[in-house]
Amino acid sequence: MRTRFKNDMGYSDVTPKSAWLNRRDLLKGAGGASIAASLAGIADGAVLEASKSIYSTDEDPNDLEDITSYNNFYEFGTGKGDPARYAGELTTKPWSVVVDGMVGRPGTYAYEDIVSGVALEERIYRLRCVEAWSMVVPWIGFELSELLKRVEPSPGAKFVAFETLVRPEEMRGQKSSFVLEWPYREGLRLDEAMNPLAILAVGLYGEEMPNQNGAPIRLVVPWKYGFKSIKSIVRITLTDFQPPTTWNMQAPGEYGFYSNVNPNVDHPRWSQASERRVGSGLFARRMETRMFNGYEEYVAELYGDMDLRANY
Ligand SMILES: Nc1nc2c(c(=O)[nH]1)N[C@H]1C(S)=C(S)[C@@H](COP(=O)(O)O)O[C@H]1N2
Ligand SMILES: [Mo]
Repeated sequence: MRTRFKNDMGYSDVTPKSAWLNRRDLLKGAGGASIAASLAGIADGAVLEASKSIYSTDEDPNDLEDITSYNNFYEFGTGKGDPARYAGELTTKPWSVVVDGMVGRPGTYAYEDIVSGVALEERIYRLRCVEAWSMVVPWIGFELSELLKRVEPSPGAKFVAFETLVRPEEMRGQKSSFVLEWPYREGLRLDEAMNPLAILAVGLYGEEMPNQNGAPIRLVVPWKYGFKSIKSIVRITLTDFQPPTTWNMQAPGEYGFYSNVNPNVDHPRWSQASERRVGSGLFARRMETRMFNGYEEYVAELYGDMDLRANY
């Protein structure tokens, strides 16, 4: 099956897949065999057309293999390789998202209705996990604000809560409630959610989202630690209170609701001053972590008088 999403931009604005493939070729320094092998692991090969964005970093993206083989997705197990091994068991078609709470247009929205009519963009973002590793991922997605505007938040709405699917038959990590309480939950303040950097991603490297990365639709908030970027979303709820969030509930002293990337505030058990950029061989390196993961100019204003030295 092929899915094609059109938008207003001309074809020349689209990053051709061949360019990605060439780049991968260069990065690998090898022939096409490894590329074909990696691509075989991705969804069903549906191509997404997307325009470029001023918000993309010009840093080199991690290769597809890193992005799809080193994951956190506890619904499939706690090992970094578990999502790649087991996420294929998840059925992502059909898919729908319930939008409820303080909105003028609540409802159950089919995935196809959510993505039809939105402007898909390629957003090459840094992803900084709270565990002190990082990657650069060429997401395909659209601004969360587009969806929120369509469902018409009520005047009193102040927060947006997100939930991941619960389906233990297909998400083997959910057969145990020992690790986390399901569903995985996350949340943002409404003004954070409306920031243009916050996207709902439906793909990466120009194709549909691989299951292990949160198919078919996941949040990406690049200025926050990775656990805020909740995968495989089935519910979005507008509230007037700060919603409970999974890692914050699990260990409130270690993971805050805000969890903005901050090199000056260490995790109780490790430093957050630097990070390991995931990558094979020559490209593996340690680098300094930046305030708001390097997105300070776009998001600092959201936190006006908040004390950023506290473990938010
Ligand atoms: N539903 C769900 N979403 C999740 C997680 C998870 O375990 N379950 N892990 C989070 C963490 S800790 C990180 S670092 C990112 C990893 O995203 P990636 O695997 O696409 O790199 O997903 C986040 N979203
Ligand atoms: Mo993470």
